[in-house]
Amino acid sequence: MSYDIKPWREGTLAENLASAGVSRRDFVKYCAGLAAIFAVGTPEMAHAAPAQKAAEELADKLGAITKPNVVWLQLQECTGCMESTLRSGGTTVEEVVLNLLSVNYNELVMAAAGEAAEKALEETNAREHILVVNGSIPTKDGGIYCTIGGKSAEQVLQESAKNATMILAVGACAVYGSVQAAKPNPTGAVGVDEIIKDKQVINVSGCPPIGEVITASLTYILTHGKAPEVDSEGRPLFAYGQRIHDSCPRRPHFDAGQFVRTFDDAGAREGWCLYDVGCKGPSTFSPCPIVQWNLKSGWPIGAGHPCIGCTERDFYDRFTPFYDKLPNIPGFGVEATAEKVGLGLTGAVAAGVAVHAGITAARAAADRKATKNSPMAAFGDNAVGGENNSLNEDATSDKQNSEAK
Ligand code: FSX
Repeated sequence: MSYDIKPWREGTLAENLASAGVSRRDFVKYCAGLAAIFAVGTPEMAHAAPAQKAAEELADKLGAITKPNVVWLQLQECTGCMESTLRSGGTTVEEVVLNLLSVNYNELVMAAAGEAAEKALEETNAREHILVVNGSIPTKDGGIYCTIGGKSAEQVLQESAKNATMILAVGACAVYGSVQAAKPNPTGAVGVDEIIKDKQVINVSGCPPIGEVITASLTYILTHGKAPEVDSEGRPLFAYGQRIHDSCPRRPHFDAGQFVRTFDDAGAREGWCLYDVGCKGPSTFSPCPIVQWNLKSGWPIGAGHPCIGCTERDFYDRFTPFYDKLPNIPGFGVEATAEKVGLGLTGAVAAGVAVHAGITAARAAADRKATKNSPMAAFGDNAVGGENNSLNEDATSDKQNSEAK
């Protein structure tokens, strides 16, 4: 089915979709896919079919939005995150939605260049807007390692953050500095929240993050007008609330002590656990096994490669050599339960190992919640109360909650 996509006219997203020829039924189907991602954060719903009610509710909320202003910066990065975003979903309805929501400023996809592009950025910066950032910020030597239009990346970021109502750091680089920040970090690369301290930064980590997780995070803030519940690393809990190990299809082999020892052995052919050849799944929070990649056609562990832990802080420094087994934690050997291994290695909860060693993954995810936002069935929310529409108040309460853990 082909649609008549035109630039956003007056009115709501639903009205613009209708004039492009997208039926309500197709839009609800698209929203069902998003609702399934939000359900990932609720382990008991992770494998359940998305409820029609949740999809309808999300379609109502998303359909009601009017065109947002979006600035999408690309700083020190490889463009993998934008590739991932543009290739998320891949359905024709999603294409229409992404086209309609086209950003005011993004170097990769905007038609304008040079002074016209800078003007578009200035004009959007002057209004309230959503700011999405890919890439790290170099802080050494006056920031000369990444400049745009004669300004340092830090200056560009500060200017765009000033009137931003929401800030999303997308990709390990924007979240933690990532590979560029790996020792010896020659450019002094840092993540967005090292620069922007007075507003909450929602961290969508991964190198790159799954495209559907990026669009789902944007959808959440568009429909709620505020940040989703986040963990102590600032990552949305609906996507990063559980470890890869919790839903890994190779998990029964881990529990049975069946490990791949070399990539060409009989265990590898049988699809056994990749822990012994370096898999970082037990210490990595990401929905990869559930959402997967490339229209759910595969994912690294599914293809026989160990997880490299790219959603975690300083993954390059902490997890290389990638093919080395995760270090044994005192008291936890290979035979330890998945919860013990994961909890022992995860910075956010490492201090709580003694207390939490026996708890379930679902409980661990709940413990990592930093805020309680308004409930919405499509996002797997229960009635939790605590409506709070202030970005800065949310950020403060996140920080306090994180520090209290
Ligand atoms: Fe970094 Fe993204 Fe890895 Fe690349 O924008 S998270 S290097 S996939 O592109 O920033």
